[in-house]
Amino acid sequence: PQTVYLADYTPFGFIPEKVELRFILDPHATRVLSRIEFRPNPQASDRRFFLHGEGLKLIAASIDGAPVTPELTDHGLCCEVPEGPFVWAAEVEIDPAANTALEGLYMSNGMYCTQCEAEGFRKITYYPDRPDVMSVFTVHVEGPYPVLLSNGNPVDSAEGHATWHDPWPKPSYLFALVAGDLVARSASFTTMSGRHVALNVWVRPGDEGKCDFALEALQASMKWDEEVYGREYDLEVFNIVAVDDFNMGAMENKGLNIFNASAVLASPETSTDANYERIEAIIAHEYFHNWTGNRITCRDWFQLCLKEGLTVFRDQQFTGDMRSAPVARIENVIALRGRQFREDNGPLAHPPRPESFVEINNFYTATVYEKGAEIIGMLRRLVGENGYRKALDLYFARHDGDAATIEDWLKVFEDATGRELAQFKRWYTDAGTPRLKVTEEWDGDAGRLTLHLEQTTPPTPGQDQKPPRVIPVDVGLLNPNGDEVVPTTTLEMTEARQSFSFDGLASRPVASVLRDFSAPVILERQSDSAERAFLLAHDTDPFNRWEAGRTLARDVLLGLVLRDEAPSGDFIDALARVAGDDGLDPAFRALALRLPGQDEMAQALSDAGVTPDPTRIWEATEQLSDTIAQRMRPLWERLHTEMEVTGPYVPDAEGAGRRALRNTALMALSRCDGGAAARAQFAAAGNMTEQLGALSSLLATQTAKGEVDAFFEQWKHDRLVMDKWFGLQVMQARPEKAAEVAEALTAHPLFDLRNPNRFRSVFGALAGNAAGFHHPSGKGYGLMADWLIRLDKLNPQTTARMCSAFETWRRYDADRQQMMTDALRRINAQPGLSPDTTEMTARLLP
Ligand code: DPP
Ligand code: ZN
Repeated sequence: PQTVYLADYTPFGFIPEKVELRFILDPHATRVLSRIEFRPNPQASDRRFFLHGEGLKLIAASIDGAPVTPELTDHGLCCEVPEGPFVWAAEVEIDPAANTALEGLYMSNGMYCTQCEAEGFRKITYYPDRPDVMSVFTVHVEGPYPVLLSNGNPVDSAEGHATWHDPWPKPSYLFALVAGDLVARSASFTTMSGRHVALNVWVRPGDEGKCDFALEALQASMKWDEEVYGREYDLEVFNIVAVDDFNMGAMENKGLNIFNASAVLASPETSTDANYERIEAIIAHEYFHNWTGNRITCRDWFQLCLKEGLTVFRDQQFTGDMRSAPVARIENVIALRGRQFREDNGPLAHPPRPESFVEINNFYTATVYEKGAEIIGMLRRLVGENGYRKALDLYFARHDGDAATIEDWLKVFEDATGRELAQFKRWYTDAGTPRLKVTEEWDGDAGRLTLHLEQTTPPTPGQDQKPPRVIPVDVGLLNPNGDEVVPTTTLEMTEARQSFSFDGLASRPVASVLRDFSAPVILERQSDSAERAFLLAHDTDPFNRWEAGRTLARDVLLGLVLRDEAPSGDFIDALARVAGDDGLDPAFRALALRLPGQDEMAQALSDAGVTPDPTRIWEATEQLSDTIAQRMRPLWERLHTEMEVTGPYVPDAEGAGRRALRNTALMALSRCDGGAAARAQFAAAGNMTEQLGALSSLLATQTAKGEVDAFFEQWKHDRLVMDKWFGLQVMQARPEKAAEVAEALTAHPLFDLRNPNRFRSVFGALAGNAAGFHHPSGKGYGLMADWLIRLDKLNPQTTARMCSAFETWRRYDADRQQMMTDALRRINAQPGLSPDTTEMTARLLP
């Protein structure tokens, strides 16, 4: 495998003016004929004509009609070409039915589909498969299938044949083709300039009833992008296709988005509120890519966060507008800390814009996506809402049709706002999560509060020195009676150490620091539990209000783990007050009741210089959950009754919040009543949120009787529900049983190694069951390694990504370190291991 460097970028020597493709579909022998009009690229000096191609059988090639015999390698071909413009034509044969990697053209349950990002197009035909090479595509699809789709607008179609034309120049990674026996649910959208767009969601027959929510989410996204960003859709049709076998969530191919079925199909009976929220966000995300990703794409894959960070930021804004902004923010921060902070703290840490890679698929990470979005949030905070809007308008005006870079992106902000961003750029080029230490100084005579801030970022692989970054720190001050004396102000930290004062204060206020999580940093601040309880009760910033409760809970758990210290009555009281406050959004209350995750606790211990013991963390979490459950039982009973939503299921934020709080209450109640309430809820459940909530409570408290089997019998025909059934059993298994449960499920007739969703349902859940995965027997590690080795032979991309289960090995004791690195070495030593997994295991190992 070869390492690619950002510094080595050079443009391709030729420009494809027009691309014409003809597909003659056959499961094992699809023919792809290409005809490409090239001309020399005046911006380029290298005139070597190299086309990427992998796993292709070349049937014929010609230049200007004359047959040629190119020089073939494993990665592509080279050919002598004329000095001026010329026409390249080639015919290749590929085998979609044998493609289990799910990259390029493959088959899923009898249908053909494609995944070309990042470098899958080279598995379809010979082409300069790089994002800065853009062209206009016409595609003819032939085959005995009722539905034949590609990008752009339909030009003509007859039985067994269809032609599509995409007028917008695009890179090959946005190419898509779908064929098969599909049915559509359709709707339409009228754009701001009055153009009609046909919207279709294509699914397998039988799934038609699960498309409406996706269609509504698509319409809402189209409208929102017009209103908030002034972006209009630019084709006559927008197609979405649901596919069962898919490595990622979804893909933004121009005019033909291809989705993992789990990110489109929804019905109240089969989908939870969380599923609905995720579907809405992913539909929006892929739609928003039409401008941030497609119309303006990336010059090279090092710039991936240019499109992903911005598009995640946009979908998060959208979710905040559609649902509750504070709740969405809290959920995003939980996810960021759980995945990105963890990544940034381990051997896989990398800058949002990396400088080198072996396999770009390994960089579709939380750092590129979620931290990439946080960086944009900081930029917006620094330049203000108007500055942000001006900069974005300039970005779209200046770069439409371009393959752009992070430098281009920052330049529009500099030009639109007059702000200098050289130091800010470090967020893109430097890895690692800054630690922000805050201390307070109160001068009563002067009525002045001074905040002393200090930032440090620990070294990450390949980056020892971390110069200070620009950190926007949002601060507000509260009076002891809870009134806000100083509303939220953004302090701009640019140095390693800096102090900021607030004057004219009558009495010592309570500072609320890093409001709305204004920067992706770890806040280190000494404060006592009385102050935290005060902020939990009074902070006017909802994020920090939640954060105060979270920090309290973390301290209580740490006290339990380290000193076997019983939780204080104050903590339980504070929690009870929030949980029982009917003036607060139920969704917020449910979040405030969620204890910090066990992996988060392991990291907190490790940060404090203590080697975490996952078993002990699990015991402490159980103990605290039991205490909270028992001491507040009447409250759980009340909430479980009062939060019930009657009438037809509506997947809106309000109902979802009530159901979330109700399920939280049920989980606690199940710790007291032997599962009686959960069994009743399971039996009476009118939707999947209630049914799964009940099953989850029963499994977690080991009070399930026949419900696991009953659920299976009820839903065994539904793949997506079965994924939940597989996952939940592993997630809720006791630590000593988790590996055993997972292993037994791999022997289940419905376990399918070829289906990424099913594989993840078992092994993603095993990795997420911290005490189970890290059980001292080492069975979790061994089982994970065995199955990653098997999966690598079929699907390198998903295998490589799931190696991150091992990324925290440095945190643990010598025995666990040994077992985890042994597992990684065993994977790494497999003959014929994919470059993807080779790179990941090598980066993970010392
Ligand atoms: N570009 C895709 C997405 O993030 C990756 N599958 O939407
Ligand atoms: Zn994306």
